[in-house]
Amino acid sequence: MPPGATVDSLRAEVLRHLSFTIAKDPGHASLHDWRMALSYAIRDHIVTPWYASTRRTWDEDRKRVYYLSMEYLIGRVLEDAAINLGLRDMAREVIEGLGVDFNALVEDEPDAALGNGGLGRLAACFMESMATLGCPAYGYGLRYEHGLFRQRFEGGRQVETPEDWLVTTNPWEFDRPESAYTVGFKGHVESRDGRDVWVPGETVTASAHDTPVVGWQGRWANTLRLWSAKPTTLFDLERFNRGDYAAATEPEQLARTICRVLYPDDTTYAGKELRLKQEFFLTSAALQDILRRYCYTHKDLGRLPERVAIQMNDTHPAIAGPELIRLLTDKHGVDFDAAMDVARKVLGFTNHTLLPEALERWSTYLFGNVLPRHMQIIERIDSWHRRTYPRPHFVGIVKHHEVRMGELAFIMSHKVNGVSALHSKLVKSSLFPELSALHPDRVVNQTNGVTPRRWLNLCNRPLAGLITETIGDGWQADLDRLHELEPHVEEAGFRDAFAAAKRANKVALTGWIKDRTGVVVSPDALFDVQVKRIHEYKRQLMNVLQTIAHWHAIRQDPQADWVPRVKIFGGKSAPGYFVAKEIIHLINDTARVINADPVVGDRLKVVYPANYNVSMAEKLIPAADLSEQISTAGKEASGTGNMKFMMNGAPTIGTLDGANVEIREQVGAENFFLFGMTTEQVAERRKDPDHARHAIEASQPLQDVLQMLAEGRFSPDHPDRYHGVVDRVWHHDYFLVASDFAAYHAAQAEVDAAYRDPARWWRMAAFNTARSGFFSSDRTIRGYMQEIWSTESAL
Ligand code: 26Q
Repeated sequence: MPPGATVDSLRAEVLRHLSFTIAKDPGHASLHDWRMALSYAIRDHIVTPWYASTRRTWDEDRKRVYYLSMEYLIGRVLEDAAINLGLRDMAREVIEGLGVDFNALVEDEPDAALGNGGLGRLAACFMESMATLGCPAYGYGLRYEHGLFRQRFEGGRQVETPEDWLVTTNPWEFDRPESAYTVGFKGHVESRDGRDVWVPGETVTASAHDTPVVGWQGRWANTLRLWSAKPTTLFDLERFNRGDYAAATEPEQLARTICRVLYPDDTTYAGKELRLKQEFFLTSAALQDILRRYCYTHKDLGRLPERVAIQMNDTHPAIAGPELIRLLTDKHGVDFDAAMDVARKVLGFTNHTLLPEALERWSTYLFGNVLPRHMQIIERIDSWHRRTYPRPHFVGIVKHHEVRMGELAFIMSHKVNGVSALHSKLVKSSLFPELSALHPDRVVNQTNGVTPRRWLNLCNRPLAGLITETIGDGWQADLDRLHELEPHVEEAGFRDAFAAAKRANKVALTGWIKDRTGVVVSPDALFDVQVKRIHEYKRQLMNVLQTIAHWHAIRQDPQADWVPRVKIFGGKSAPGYFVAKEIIHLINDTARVINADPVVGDRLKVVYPANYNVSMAEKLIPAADLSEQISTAGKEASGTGNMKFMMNGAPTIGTLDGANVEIREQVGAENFFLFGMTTEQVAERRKDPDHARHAIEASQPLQDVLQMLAEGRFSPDHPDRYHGVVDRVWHHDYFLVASDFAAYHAAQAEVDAAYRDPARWWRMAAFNTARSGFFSSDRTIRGYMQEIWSTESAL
């Protein structure tokens, strides 16, 4: 808590901001006005540690970490900032005392949804952990006018509408128009005095907006610097006077499009010019800013690696390699070999995917057109690398008229990391086998983590309270201390309290589900949750097929002793991903039929609230009994939702994929519902051209489900609606839904058996929380600091 902060002083600050910043009197203030007043009052308390941290970093000439990411999936800021400052309970008291509903005020804040899913949320967790650990750092990103689209369902189909988070004032950002850089595109390269110089054909100005990120207990704060694009020249008067009115506004149009919208696709890469411009815009502005800050106190750019570490969040900012070479050589006169040496010591690259369709490759034609100087530099890097490390079948950066961003990022970095143990092994052996052989120490692992401040302490107050009661305070910044819960797991009293905390969250969620979807669910049922982007490899289809099989089984024998279940789905599909959209439609159609079936009643309900986002995750995860992590082995790089469920005491039903492997190691095999093929078995299975048919023929429940789908049981108005789905399971089942179905169905029966025995269940649930310490992003960031960035905490 900030020194001297009291309920009275905070109330006075809120009222002062209401009068003098918002210019409203308490009698006429709206919920929005109160939210703004409280946000400014809380913000004032961040400024002091923020300023002190920045000052210290300069005074002590600390090495800084620069995190470059196209995505930051932050969610709401107010309550998170307040709880980290120790002001949340006081804020609630002040606000309620003023006659305003605190929960409604918190929910009035729009989510900052500047990301698609896991990669963007990881960047947000990392920013919070770097602040908590006192690691001097800047996050660089884009200030999208529209974040990830809003999702609605119309007749069960996904409909996208634009997201609008900046329509109301964002109280957390500070405009820094004095920090502005010119970013060029297109044009040509000229030779002047034997040196190549880029003459861009278009330019825009990058202008900074800073958001402070405050760590636990306000001991340190870092900056998230988001760039917006402004026209370099407001208006081309000469063209206008010639009557070329449209062309006269071209600079303005370009600037307006660059930061207009986040690309909503996270799995297939389309090769669009605007996306390349966005990536370069972020990267160039960030690097110019970094070099300017460095040169303010240092002369020798050769010593840049002593003071600067730059991390690339996937290949999206991989143009950082060539851009850094360009700035060092063309602008600062460093020679190429020296520039290569500096760049490779400074840069690190995190890979987040093995899916071939997600790997960025740009046609050399498009690339050379948008970034002609960078195309030259890339050719030079490529031949430098081929010369330095000669190999007959070497896979380089430029091949078949494409620039491969993965290879570029690999070659330009001193460390390349995967995001779970299994994934890192596969990055080495299957994604970059030749490069890894040439550079055997380059690929390392840094298993992902999540911040326990948001994902346990903030979103699950009942459980956080129980933990503090049991082991005392301080676990929030030292999550390994959760192991101290283990002896208590054997006490019936503790398990009852654990179950009571879960039940409180479930009761709250029940009301919310009723409001959002109209479906009435019982808090006595087992809440079975799968929330994540909709993708074939994540196999939501397998979940819905198993749901149908379960429904069918209940109908066969309604009086049997069924464990009541609520199947909860959440997630968005990329707008152009037809197969994923069909799965969404199927979940909704299935929910409609099952929820209206009087034979099953409370034994089974299916809910799919629209527009899953960070705020919805904060409600669903604390109320979950079971965590669905059922991707085809070898496809999910890590997963981070899996870690959030574990922390909140929900056992996993899952495959040996991504970080599930490490979750199972930590929690113990007896506290994890494992099923399905391993990565090796998946590869083996695919060799049988009839794998799906064989699996379907061996499983009566699966046959029945596919039969019902084919007959139109869930789409009576359009009986052939799911013929495509059925056909794909039979004939094009690349993700092996059919082959893993029976094992998944059996594992679900195991879950029921465990849930029927409360002592067994709550023991499992509590062990999940008690053994989740490893998955704190503090542990992850310490790993990056030691093994990649060579930085130390300033605290
Ligand atoms: C690329 C080019 C053009 C347009 C969009 C993209 C793009 C955008 C987002 C490509 C990929 C993404 C996001 C990927 C992602 O979220 N990956 C997830 O990263 C998590 C954090 O490491 C992992 O836990 C997940 O397993 C992984 O799927």
